[in-house]
Formats: sequence, structure tokens, C-alpha cells
Amino acid sequence: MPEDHEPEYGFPARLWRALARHRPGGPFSARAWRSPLRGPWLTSVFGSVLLVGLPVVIITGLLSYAAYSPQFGQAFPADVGWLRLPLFSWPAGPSWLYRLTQGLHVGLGLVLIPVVLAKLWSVVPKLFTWPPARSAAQALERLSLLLLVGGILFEIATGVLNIQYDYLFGFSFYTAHYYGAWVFTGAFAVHVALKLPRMVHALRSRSLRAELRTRRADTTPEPSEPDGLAPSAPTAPTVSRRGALALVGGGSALVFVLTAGQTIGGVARETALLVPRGREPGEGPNGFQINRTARAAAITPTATGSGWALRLTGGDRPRSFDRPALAALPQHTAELPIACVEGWSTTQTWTGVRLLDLARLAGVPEPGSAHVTSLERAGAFAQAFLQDNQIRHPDALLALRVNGADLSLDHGYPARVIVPALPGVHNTKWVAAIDFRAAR
Ligand SMILES: Nc1nc2c(c(=O)[nH]1)N[C@H]1C(S)=C(S)[C@@H](COP(=O)(O)O)O[C@H]1N2
Ligand SMILES: [Mo]
Repeated sequence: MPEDHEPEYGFPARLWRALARHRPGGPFSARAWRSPLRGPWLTSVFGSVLLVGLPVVIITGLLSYAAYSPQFGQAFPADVGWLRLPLFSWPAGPSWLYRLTQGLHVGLGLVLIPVVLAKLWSVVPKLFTWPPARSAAQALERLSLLLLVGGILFEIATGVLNIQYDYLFGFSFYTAHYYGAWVFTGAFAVHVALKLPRMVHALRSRSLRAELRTRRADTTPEPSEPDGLAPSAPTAPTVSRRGALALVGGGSALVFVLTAGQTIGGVARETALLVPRGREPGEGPNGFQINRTARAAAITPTATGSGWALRLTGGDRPRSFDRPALAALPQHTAELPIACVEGWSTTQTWTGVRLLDLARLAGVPEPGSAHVTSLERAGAFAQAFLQDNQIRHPDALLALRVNGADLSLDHGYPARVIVPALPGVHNTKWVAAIDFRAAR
């Protein structure tokens, strides 16, 4: 065991020996962890799944930040200082882009939770290494593990709370989730750099195919090694390695089935038991999930009735269009998804006036940005900013109708924004006014 080696450099040898003599019992005892399944090979199998999966979750997460158009201060957190990435403008196409990146971020993030837990289980004896560190370098490495483990658990907790309770707690989770992600990503990069050679070596030590054919009775422990993952005194196996892998894989498959329906839609929606929104969106053309109802947003029938008119500003003088006037303008139809940051999405057929046509009517033929305000007065949904490419795209609409019918009040009647590849939240419902700014 490594604990019994003399310290190399750094820590005073006397302190180390004193600590080594006073090894606490319980989980710190070398005999406390005895599962015959633990060992570098099993840890590396889980590790290699995470090595492939987690970078996808990290990158799609950062893309989501970029998709929120941070240049308008509408991403969370608004100001990230030097963590601000080289900015690029989020594209307005293909229309399914955010649906894909955010579906992957949330979906894969959830599916990997059982693998993360299994990986942590497989290395838990390392938490109780004694003495805690043999050298300054090892102390640093263990500190990075604290950030790694703490970081991933923090990201899982804030991520899950965010998709389940977003609209109960507001947006504070985003800020925590964003900074937590950088802490985790840094620790993850260090961990991969330190462990990759050992992982490759361990994966070669056993054959996956052979393990998948091995029954419980024939399951042999991995040889005890200096890393201390494999137990020095293993018990008899209560489950085979393939059984353990099947358990973890089954857990991930279950999470997939219980959540993926929210994006796949149709019958699959019925199985999406783990998602908070939209299992019973009703029938008809407006029968798809509602993020927040008109009632919850305090939108009254009076405000959206015949007195409603869209106010367009930005040109020489403001203009107003009531709903019949908007309906008399050239109409365009496009099949576009609403893709929520929570991971769910739904594609519908929208009809309305092109945003670019509205910009021209406002007297801003070359729009550089648009500030959309909702009848909803307060909160994160009261307004949104659109980039030039999001206004100019031929499918970027102020929708009046969906699937051939007028928008329902819950889906944003009298008019709502719908733009290809735009994060759901910026597709403002119950639009009151649009202020166009000319491109510079
Ligand atoms: N005014 C207003 N617009 C809004 C919202 C809202 O609550 N209020 N929710 C946003 C979010 S987060 C999403 S995902 C979409 C959902 O649209 P839907 O409820 O029609 O499905 O609308 C967006 N537009
Ligand atoms: Mo959303």
C-alpha cells in the first residue's frame, strides 16, 4: 500500500511518520473497503465514458451561454469578466441548432449521472487515504480532486434544480452553474492530464468482452495495486462486473427514457415523467407544452383584447398596428422549434409577419438589433434583445397563428416572437412593442 512507503520529498518525514502511526479506524482502515469489483479497470471503464461524454456537456453548456447573446447583457451571469470567451454571434440557423445543443447538454448531463455516481463509488476508498498526503504535490493533487468531485456534484445539483424549479427560484442557478462549470472544467482538465496514461494502462489490463461473459461465480478481484483502488482483502463477489455495468447502464437508460420524451415528442412525451412541464398541453393546434401560462404571467384578456396594438419604434416616428392590421400584412409560414434551456423542445408551424418587414415598417430597413418588450411587465421574460441575423432571417417571425389557428392566450396571443435557433426564452410571448436599432 502506498501509505506505508517513506515520504519522498516535501513533507517533513517526522510528521508523516506520526500521522502514519495514528491511522484512524473505520473508513480509514485498509480493510474497510472490500468489494472485489473495485479496481483500476472498473474505474477506468466509467472514466472513459465520462471522458467522452463530459466534454460534450461542457461545450454545449458554453454554447448555451453564447446563444443567450451575452453582448446584450441577457446571459446569466451578465458579466463574467475575463471568463468571457472570444465572442461569436450565435447563428440563426439551422433552426434546430439550439434544440440539438441544449437537448444534448441537458439530456446527456442527466444520462451521465448514474455513471458519475458509479465512478465516485469506485474510488471512494481514496477519500480515506491515510496520511492525507505524502508530499506537497500529492496534497495539490488531492485538492484538485476536491474541486473535481465537489464541482461535478454541484453542477448536477444546480442543473437538476434548474430544470425542475427554474421558474420557482428565478435565474440564480444559472450564475452558480456557470461559475461552478469553470471550477469543474479546470479540475477535470488537470485530472485527465494526470490520469490518462493510467486509465489507458488499466483498460488494457482486462478485456471488456471477456468481462461481459463472466458470471458472478467466476468474478475475480482485480489485483491489489499501489493506487489503492482494488481492495487488499476482497470479499466474495455479490454481483458480477457485468452485473454492475448493467446496473449503471440500466440506470442511464431509465433516465433517458424518463426524460428524452420531452424532446422527441409524440407518444414519447407520455414517458417523460421526470420533466416538470407540458405532459398535458391539451388538444388542437395549440396543444403543445406551455412554459408559463397567461394566468401565471398575469396577462389579462383586457390587455390582449381589441385595444391591443403593436408599437414599433426606432425610425423617425413610432407606428402602431392592431391585430387586423398585422394580419393584413404579408404573412409567412415556417416550421420552427421552441427549444427551452431546460432541455425540452417542440416543433410547430408558425405563421406571421417577418421581423424584417416590421423593421422596414418601423423605418429601420437595415436593423442591427431589436428590443422586444412584452405585456408582461416584470421579470426575466418582460423583454429580450435580438441580433441582426435573428431579425433578418427569412423565417424570423412575429407569429400571429400556429398550426393554422390563432395563437392561444397561453402561447402568446395576440402576437409572439419565433426565430430559428433562438433559445426558447427569447421567443417573447404577448409582445407589446419592438424597438429596432439600425446597424452601424
Ligand atoms: N412573455 C413571456 N414570454 C415567454 C415566456 C414567458 O414566461 N413570458 N417564456 C419563455 C420561455 S422560457 C420559453 S421556453 C417559451 C415557451 O413558449 P410556449 O409557452 O409557447 O411553449 O416562451 C418564452 N417566452
Ligand atoms: Mo424556456
